[in-house]
Amino acid sequence: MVSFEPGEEQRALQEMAREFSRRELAPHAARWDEEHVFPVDTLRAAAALGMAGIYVGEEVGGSGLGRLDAAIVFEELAAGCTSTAAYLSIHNMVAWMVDAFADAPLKDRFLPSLLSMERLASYCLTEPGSGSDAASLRTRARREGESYVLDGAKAFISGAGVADLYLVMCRTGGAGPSGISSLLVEKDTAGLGFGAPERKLGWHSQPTAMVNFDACRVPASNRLGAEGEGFRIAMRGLDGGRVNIAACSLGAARACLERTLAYVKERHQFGRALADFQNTQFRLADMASELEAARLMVWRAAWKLDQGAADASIACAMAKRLATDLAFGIIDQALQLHGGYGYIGDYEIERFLRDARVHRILEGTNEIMRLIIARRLLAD
Ligand code: FAD
Ligand code: 2MC
Repeated sequence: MVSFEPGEEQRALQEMAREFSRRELAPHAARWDEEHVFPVDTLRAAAALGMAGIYVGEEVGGSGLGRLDAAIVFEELAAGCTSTAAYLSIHNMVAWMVDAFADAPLKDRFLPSLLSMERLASYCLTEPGSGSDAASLRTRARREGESYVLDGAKAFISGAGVADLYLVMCRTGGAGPSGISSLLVEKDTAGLGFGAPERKLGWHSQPTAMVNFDACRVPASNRLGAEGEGFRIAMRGLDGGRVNIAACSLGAARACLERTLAYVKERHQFGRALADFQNTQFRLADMASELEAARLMVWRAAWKLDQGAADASIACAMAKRLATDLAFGIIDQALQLHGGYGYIGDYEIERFLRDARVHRILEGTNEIMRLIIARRLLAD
């Protein structure tokens, strides 16, 4: 049997996240965007409600929920502040990777502070010379006794400079994916440095910067999994990350649709409410239908991850591609229906548009999602 409705517990979770979003995110999102505030205290308040390790096991202090639960939470949070919700989704991805792939001592060292967000996390895969072709990364980790010595640079790292723990994909072996390992690097490690904050179109409530490694010595015990497993670990994390970022797009699109429904009833032109024009009605109908279609895809991918389905990665790529593209289109339609006011900051649609635009690029561009899907289609 397939249920298309959240269960009772999921509804309670949704209500909790919606309330948090309404009270703690939405009222501040415009200022955080304008003043480039990274709201660390608010993130810690979210963590106190279990939203920093949503699908981390209960036995290690996580919330012990599933990916579908996470998708429900991120949609709600993103309807308040898409950029802040998106950073939290990255932090959740790293917390899960530590839970899933670290050994017991490493989990004991880092998980409690990740789950309270006393420590914030960053995920470091992209480099200046390797974005979509992630397996060609060149950051080198040379083994010296009980340490690795890291040299190289990571580009576009969310949270960089503020985050306390960096999950770094680096080369410990030969070329290609099998030469990659993943290491946890603490912020105060000698040889770790950061570039200036990037100036961006959106995502202003979180910093993005280069992370540089200059003879940065890290204990070998900070490795997740075995040497050479880093690329697979990175991809496993991203499967869930892609669902989360797609859910953030749903939240942004829903917030814009809701604002538009109210606006077209209030705004009059030619002696009629905008809502009375059939063009408006048809657009609204398409926006609502596309939002539902996108949500179904996101929930299905999340469910497949929870089930450990063999085709879960493909479902995640499909959901990420479809939901982030459709959501951006919905937000653009919302902006159009607001006329000139949609372009003005006070109405907030333009912020959602700027924040959601990058979801079509990061955590794997939508072209790379198509590549993942097409490879599977052609291999079958
Ligand atoms: P490129 O790989 O150079 O791609 C350029 C264009 O070519 C794209 O349109 C791409 O789709 C297309 N293209 C490339 N290869 C192919 C192909 N085989 N077939 C068809 N088209 C192709 N990375 C992290 O590791 N951690 C982070 O926290 C993080 N945060 C980010 C935050 C922001 C705000 C941004 C902008 C980026 C962030 N990224 C992060 C990096 C992001 O994941 C990359 O930008 C993305 O994966 C694309 O890589 P690239 O920018 O090098 O583009
Ligand atoms: N789960 C588990 N294993 C996976 C996997 C997945 N989802 N995807 C790939 N692998 C394994 C794969 O099975 C293979 O293993 P083996 O060699 O044992 O057969 C290995 O990884 C290499 O995979 P490919 O042969 O597919 O590698 P290739 O280099 O051809 O392509 C590609 C991989 C393009 C899918 C990958 O490089 C990719 O996802 N690129 C996009 C990069 C990206 O998403 N960056 C996001 C950065 S994070 C971010 O933006 C944030 C905001 C946090």
